[in-house]
Amino acid sequence: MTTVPTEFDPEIIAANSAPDQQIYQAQNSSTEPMKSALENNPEIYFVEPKRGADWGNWEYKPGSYYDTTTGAKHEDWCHHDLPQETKDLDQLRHDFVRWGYCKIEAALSPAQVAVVQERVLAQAEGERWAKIAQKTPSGQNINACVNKGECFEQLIEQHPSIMQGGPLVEQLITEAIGPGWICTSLIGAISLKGGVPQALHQDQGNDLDAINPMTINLLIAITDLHETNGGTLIIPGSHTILAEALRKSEPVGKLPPAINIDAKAGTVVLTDGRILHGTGINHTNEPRIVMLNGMQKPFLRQQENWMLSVRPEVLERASPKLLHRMGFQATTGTQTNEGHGFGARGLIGEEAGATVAFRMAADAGEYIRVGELGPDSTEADLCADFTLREVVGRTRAGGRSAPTGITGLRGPSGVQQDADFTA
Ligand SMILES: O=C(O)CCC(=O)C(=O)O
Ligand SMILES: [Fe+2]
Repeated sequence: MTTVPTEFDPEIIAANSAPDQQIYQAQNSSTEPMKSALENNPEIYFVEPKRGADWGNWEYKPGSYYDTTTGAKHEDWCHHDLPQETKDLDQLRHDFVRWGYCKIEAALSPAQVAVVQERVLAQAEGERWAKIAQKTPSGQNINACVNKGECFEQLIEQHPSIMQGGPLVEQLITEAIGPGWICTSLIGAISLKGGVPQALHQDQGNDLDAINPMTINLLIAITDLHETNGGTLIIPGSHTILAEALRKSEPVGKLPPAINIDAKAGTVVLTDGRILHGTGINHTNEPRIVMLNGMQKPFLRQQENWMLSVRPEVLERASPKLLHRMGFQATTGTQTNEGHGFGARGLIGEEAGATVAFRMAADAGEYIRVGELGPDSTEADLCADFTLREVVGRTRAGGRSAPTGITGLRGPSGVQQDADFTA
């Protein structure tokens, strides 16, 4: 009888793997740059989301990161040459590199804005009627927009039929993250009165010390953005401040204050994935709409497309560990399925991020995806047996609600979104 060498015994391996014995331990366990950014800037903190009857009932702390205004009105920023809306390519290049964002003026014409705005608002209402609205601490998100209207299909292509400035936008993205880039998601982010400000976060979750961004995000203004309706909070220049601190292995020190991005509807704000930002506070009664349209370098993917290629019988018998290893456990920034997985941590067997049920439903020919909905949808359309409803229902029945907010951990995205639906 052969015996397994003792070196392979898990207990002996553990006994020989104290933190100081491990390779790259400092790098793999680091929660920088957010750890020191939060420690040294206490005005940046996580505002607890409020739900139900408590909606809107949160403590506004003067002097906090969200207690701010636009760059032009901010005493610390008004004398700096912060990005202005422009169509000038060289100016946009300069703004993006210097400040970590640039504002492409009138990238959508007023008529194009109207098409997207109407669709987002109708969809939001339809999803509320269908009781599958995806609430966020700031308002409501429309996930997997590609399934919810042709204008969104075109938006993902920066097609001139919906984005007149598409060719210029594509040029800038290609310069920022190199050719071959792919889209990571298209989400409609609606900020509503009463919502809390989103925690400042970096959308990029990897290689944060790199000279150049690995991901970018297009924030497409579908309503005007300003300091009173939740214009995105942003710390100009923070993309390089944080990256340089990491490169020098130094803590992030005192950061400049955040401002609210102001932009006319139709502006595309191109943001470096490393910049600190988050949804602002909407003090108005009108919904504030920003389409979040992220792009990433194409190599940040699995080699084999297990989502499609694994045989159903292999999936049936797959252990939680195998499912996780193949990518069937979503996190906020990775592999969410119609929005399911926001707030999940990517743990083995974690219900809040488990996506295999969608694939199994598809194999059975029973996957009902949420499509175009609106106030004019039929009762049958609103009450359809959406697979999403069933999967989220099961997660909630398990009593596990997804965590939200900043942890100081390197997460792929800071989107805070409840895993459950409005009742
Ligand atoms: O809603 C916004 O203004 C920004 C949202 C955002 O940054 C995010 O969800 O990652
Ligand atoms: Fe973000």
